[in-house]
Order: sequence, then C-alpha cells, then structure tokens
Amino acid sequence: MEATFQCPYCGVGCGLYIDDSGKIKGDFEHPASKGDLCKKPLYLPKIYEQGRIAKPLFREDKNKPFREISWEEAYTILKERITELSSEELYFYVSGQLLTEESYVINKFVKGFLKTNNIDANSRLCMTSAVSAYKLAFGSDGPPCTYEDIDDADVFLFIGSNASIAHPVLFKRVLKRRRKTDQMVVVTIDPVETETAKKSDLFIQIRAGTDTVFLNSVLYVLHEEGWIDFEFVDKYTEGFEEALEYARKFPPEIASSICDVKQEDIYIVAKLFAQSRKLISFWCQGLNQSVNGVAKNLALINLHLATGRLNSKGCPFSITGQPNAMGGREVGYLTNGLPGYRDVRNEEDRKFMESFWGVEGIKPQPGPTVTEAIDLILEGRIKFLWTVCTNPAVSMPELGKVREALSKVFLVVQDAYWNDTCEFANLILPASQLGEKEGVMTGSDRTITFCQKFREPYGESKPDWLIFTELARRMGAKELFPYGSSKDIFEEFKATTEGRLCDISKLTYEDLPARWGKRWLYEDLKFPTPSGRARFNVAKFEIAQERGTFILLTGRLKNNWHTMTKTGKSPELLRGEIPPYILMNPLDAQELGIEEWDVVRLVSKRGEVDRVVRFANVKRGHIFAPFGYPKEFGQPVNLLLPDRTDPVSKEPDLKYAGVDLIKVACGEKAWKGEL
Ligand SMILES: Nc1nc2c(c(=O)[nH]1)N[C@H]1C(S)=C(S)[C@@H](COP(=O)(O)OP(=O)(O)OC[C@H]3O[C@@H](n4cnc5c(=O)[nH]c(N)nc54)[C@H](O)[C@@H]3O)O[C@H]1N2
Ligand SMILES: Nc1nc2c(c(=O)[nH]1)N[C@H]1C(S)=C(S)[C@@H](COP(=O)(O)OP(=O)(O)OC[C@H]3O[C@@H](n4cnc5c(=O)[nH]c(N)nc54)[C@H](O)[C@@H]3O)O[C@H]1N2
Ligand code: SF4
Ligand SMILES: [Mo]
Repeated sequence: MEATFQCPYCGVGCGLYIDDSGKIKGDFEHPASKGDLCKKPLYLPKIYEQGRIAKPLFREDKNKPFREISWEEAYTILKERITELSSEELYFYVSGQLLTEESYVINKFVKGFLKTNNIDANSRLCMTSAVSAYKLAFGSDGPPCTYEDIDDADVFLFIGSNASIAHPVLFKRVLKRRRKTDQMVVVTIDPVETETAKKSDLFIQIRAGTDTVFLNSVLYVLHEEGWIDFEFVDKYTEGFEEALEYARKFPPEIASSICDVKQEDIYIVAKLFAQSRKLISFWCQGLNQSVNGVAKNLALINLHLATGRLNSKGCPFSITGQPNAMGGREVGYLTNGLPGYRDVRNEEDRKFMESFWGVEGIKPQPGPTVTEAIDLILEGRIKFLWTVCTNPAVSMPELGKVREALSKVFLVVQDAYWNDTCEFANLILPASQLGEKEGVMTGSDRTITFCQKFREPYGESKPDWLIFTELARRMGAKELFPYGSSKDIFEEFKATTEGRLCDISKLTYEDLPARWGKRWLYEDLKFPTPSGRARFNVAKFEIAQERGTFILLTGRLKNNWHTMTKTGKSPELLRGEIPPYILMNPLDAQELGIEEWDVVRLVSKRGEVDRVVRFANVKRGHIFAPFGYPKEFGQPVNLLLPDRTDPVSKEPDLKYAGVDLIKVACGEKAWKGEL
C-alpha cells in the first residue's frame, strides 16, 4: 500500500514514500528533503517482523521465564502496581522516537492524571544542553532558522557534529551548496578527523572538552580586531560586557595551548564570523553531551550575537538527533515541560493546562531526571519504572549502576522489538511501530510530517498512544482520555499551542507537511525574553578530571541506529561496523605495541570492555568508540562512562571518560576472516 511518512531515524526528518511493491523511496513532495534520503531506511521493509514482540509478557520473579498474557491481564497488573504505590514512587522514561500524539498522551497521563513530574525522555542524553542554552540566549527553544538557509550561506561551521554520517541529507545539502559556489567554506571542529572533517576545507583538531575555551577566545579576537557588530549588540542584545569580560581570560596564546590547536585557527574562525556573508553553525553531541554542555552552546551562540549572525546573516543551528525530539519538546515530555512549550514551574502555564485538561494539582517542581531516577531506584525511593521506546540497558551512562537499578525495580518495557532492556523486565508490552499506526513527527527545522499507516500492527502489538489511553480509561479516567484515534489526540494537542511560539492550532493532518513558526523564528529580532532582547551569557569553562592514559570519546556509526534493534538486523548495514571497534591514532598505538585489528581491553574505574583497534586520525591521547552495540556483540561501551552531568541541563558527559588500554589478543588470531 502506498503511503508517505517521516523517516524513523535521524532528526533531519526526511519525507519517505513507500510504493505499492513495498519499496522505500524519497518523497519528492517533502519540503525538508525533496526526495533525498540515505541508506538506513531502505532496509526497513526487511525487518518489519524480525525480532518483534508479539504478545504482552509477564513474570513476577525476574529469575523465571516470561509467560504470555492477555492485554486485559497486562492492564490489570499495571493498574494494581500503579495504584498501590505513591505517585513519587513511579517513574516513566520515554523517547524522541514516539509520535507527538503518543508523547502528549503519556505526558498527560503522568503529569495531569497521576500528578507527578516523574517523567523524562532519552532527549536528556541528547538535546537538553541545546534546549537550556537556546532558552537562556533567546528566551525560547527551537532552531531560529530552517534548512533553506543552507542554500545561500557561504560559511558552515560543524562543531561537535559528524553530520556527514549522522545527518547525511542535511550534510549533502551543504555539499550541494558548495558545488554551486567556490566562495564557500566548511569548517569542522572535532578531536577526530571524521567523515565530516575529511569533506571540510578546514579541520581543527581540538582537545576534547575544551570548546568553551576555543569559542571564548574567538570572542576575544572579535573584540580585539574591532569585529564586533556593536549596532546589533546595542539594539538587540544584553549582557555583552559580562560575556566579554570572561572571554578576556582566553587570548589565543592561552586558548591554543588549552585546546591544543593553532592560534591561527582561532583567528580564522573569528574572521569567518566577522567577514562572511552568511554563516551557519551546526552542532550536536560533541557540544551537548558534556559537563560543560550548556556553556559550550552558549559560547557559540555568543559569537552569533556578537556579529549579528541571525536570519539573513546566519544562524546557530542545533541539529536534533532523533526523528521526533522536536515533537517531544512541543508536548513538554521532559521533567519540567507541559504542552505548547510550557513549564511546570510557571504558575500561569500550570493553571492553563489544569483548566484545559480539567484537572487540579499539577506539581510545580520538575521531577528527577533519568540519571537521578536511577539513584532513587537504588535508594528504594522509586519502585516502578516504565520505559517506552528506548533501550537504557545499552544507552545510559554508568551501565553497571543502571543494570543494578533495572534488576531491582518493577520494570515495564514497552517496545516494538525485543531489546536488551527486556532482559530486566517484569512486564513487556508489544508496541506497534511506525507504519503500523498514524500520527505526526517534527524534524530539526520545525517541519511537521504526517506519518500514514501502511501495514497492520504486528501480532497483538498496539500503538503506544492506545496503550496509554486504554490503561488510563481502566483507571477511571475515561473523560480525560476519550480518544478513539490519534487524530483525536492531535486535535486536542494542537489547541494547547494556540498563540504560542509553536502555534499549530490551525493545522490539520491534511495540511502536512508544514512548518511551525516563520522561516526565521525571530524575524523581527524581538525575543521572548523579559526585555525582548537576546542575551549574551558568561560561558564558563569546566572540565571533568578523569584518570587514565586516554580520553574515551563515544558516538555514532554510519549505517546503524543506536542500539541496533532495527538496523542491526540488516547484514547490509552491519557490514564494516562489526565487530565493535575503537578508532585510535597509529602513533599512540605504536607506543603501546598495538597493531591494527588487535583486541584491546578498555579499563575505567567503572568497568572493562574489549574492542578491536582500527587506525584513524584521532587526536593523540584520545580514542573514539561507537556506542550502541547490543549484548550479542559484546559488552556495551557505556559500562565505562560516568553518570555525571552538566549542572544546568543535567545532560550526561557521554564523551569524556578516562580509560587505560591493555592489549589482550593479536589481530591475526582474533579477527582475521571474520571481518
Ligand atoms: N547513523 C546514525 N545517525 C544518527 C544516529 C545514529 O545512531 N546513527 N543517531 C541520531 C542521534 S539521536 C543523534 S543525537 C545524532 C548525533 O549526531 P552527532 O553528534 O553528530 O554524532 P556523535 O558521533 O555522537 O558525535 C559527534 C562528534 O562529536 C565529537 N566530539 C566528542 N567530544 C567532543 C568535544 O569535546 N568537542 C568537539 N568539538 N567534538 C567532540 C566526536 O568525535 C564526534 O565526531 O545523530 C543522529 N543520527
Ligand atoms: N556512549 C554514548 N551513549 C549514548 C550516546 C552517545 O553519543 N554516546 N547518545 C545518546 C543519545 S543522543 C541518544 S538519543 C540515546 C539513544 O538511546 P536509545 O533511545 O536507548 O536507543 P534506540 O536504540 O534508538 O532505542 C529505541 C527503542 O525504541 C524501540 N522502538 C522503535 N519504534 C518504536 C515504537 O514505535 N514504539 C515503541 N514503544 N518502541 C519502538 C526500538 O526497538 C528500541 O528498542 O543514546 C544515548 N547514549
Ligand atoms: S538523513 Fe536521517 S531522516 Fe533522512 S533518510 Fe537518512 S536517517 Fe532518515
Ligand atoms: Mo540523540
């Protein structure tokens, strides 16, 4: 059956089309991708049914096997468990891969009906630093520009982003722009010479964790050289002096040694900010996933404000990771959010939602974040955890601790596929995946796509929204959850956005794809801050102290998606990406007597993990490990990572762990023939 939908993988949000024969193609009508796509979604049809969960499964005792149960029995178990505990003993961990309608319903169920803010999403590991920084700088979240801005920009800065593999269609659009003009410059700042770096005109190989220093130094140079756009600064911003005062600590001679880069590179970036026509900076997890994540974001946004690089002159563009992290933000699924970009801490927002939903008592304090919830489980204060569309047994930091918590808590796993978290579950709920249900998703540039249904739900699986709705109704909340379709939910949700920044109140499913907000979110340079001005922020440098011979960086594989429940089932996509490996600088390897394809043990104070060595231009003293390999490929690298977080965004420091390396086997014996 023919259908159009948004790609279930990255946040570029490409429009896809499935033809009558079941083949997936790009949707030429889609405004975000115009028919383009990458390799990952092509293999979806092969795995619609592989490794799926067909029926609800239950076991009281985690040492016993699961038994199949009916949905009615599953709802009874859930109802009993939820009602026998206090709302603060419950926790819900959801995902940027759910449809907007689904995130809306679970959020309403938890915050509006159960009256707890104990709900977080995997976006905590992903976008919260960018969200916090956008709010601090502009008063609101949401990328200020759109993909069209790529088509007439002349400088692109990729910092902490490997867009060539992580957001391929966006990166291809940048390269297409380059083919059109020889005036264009692409700069990449990363400790690893990634595919993105290789395709750039300038690669700055920075020491991990030091971006705030680099960017403050650029601000310093802009000021020294007289390159600040004071007209813009005076008219539209506040806080410049304080930000500059702090940046004065980092003249290039000091910054270059902290970041281990050439002074000249700092000047070049300053000059590009000052003298290009239109500059877009793209960033992702190399900035966000850090103890210094919010400051890294702010230091970059400061440069845009200092040079007036907004709208026709440029944009600080945070690329979202997941296909619907943006939709999750719109419905407010994090610990502090409410629909329509509202916040539980704001009385007016709470009052609005209480009267809209017809409930009382939405809690004013944000709930604990997911890493804090793990500690609360271990302390016995949270006793029930329900994960939806995420695989924390592989993707969370400090996995030793996480696994202990997952073993201890009453765990409900709601997933389309059997994943590693299922091994710890008491109750497993089979979810229908994209294509088996309908609803909307919002991509990185605020384009909303309606995803059509094109096959029947697998086995007894149900759409996520239906599972929450049916449970809530059995818990006596029929009037609050009257939905008979995802459209009913969309109609309710969209009414919460009326008059808000993300106003979609006039849109219907039939109008989609469409983008919310103007092409430039702050077109008139009026910002939703108390003063109406954008804010410079002091971007303070902090870095964790880690012991070990190497700094371990983690990140993405080109052809696989996170914990591989889908992509990992296609041999075509696994080729070249297994066995699990690390990238290492050959000079570092030589010093330790390590050769390519040897097996090394990575040892941190938190655990040990074995990996094959591949050589690459990684900064000396650093190694890079792709994360996400499930148990069938060996121990996950997240066993080694700390669960410390950025103090503001509470996003974990997933890209900075000290490790030692021990060679455990020679390549010849270990892997030859298997690759
Ligand atoms: N193929 C594929 N694409 C994906 C995904 C996937 O699983 N597979 N996942 C999606 C999701 S959810 C996300 S969030 C995005 C992530 O997209 P990206 O953030 O682009 O990908 P990562 O590989 O996590 O990290 C990007 C780069 O940050 C660098 N880095 C590490 N530490 C630092 C630092 O201190 N400073 C700087 N400047 N750079 C640093 C790493 O070396 C890495 O090259 O990808 C999305 N797209
Ligand atoms: N070391 C390290 N760790 C990281 C990162 C890193 O860079 N380094 N990045 C972090 C980031 S940015 C992210 S976003 C996370 C991602 O981490 P996870 O969210 O844990 O990764 P996924 O594999 O995408 O998990 C999605 C799950 O949803 C299931 N699923 C798919 N469709 C549906 C559906 O329609 N309904 C339901 N209920 N389930 C469905 C899939 O089978 C899968 O089990 O990892 C984080 N962890
Ligand atoms: S670029 Fe991202 S959204 Fe587009 S097809 Fe590839 S994975 Fe899907
Ligand atoms: Mo992500």
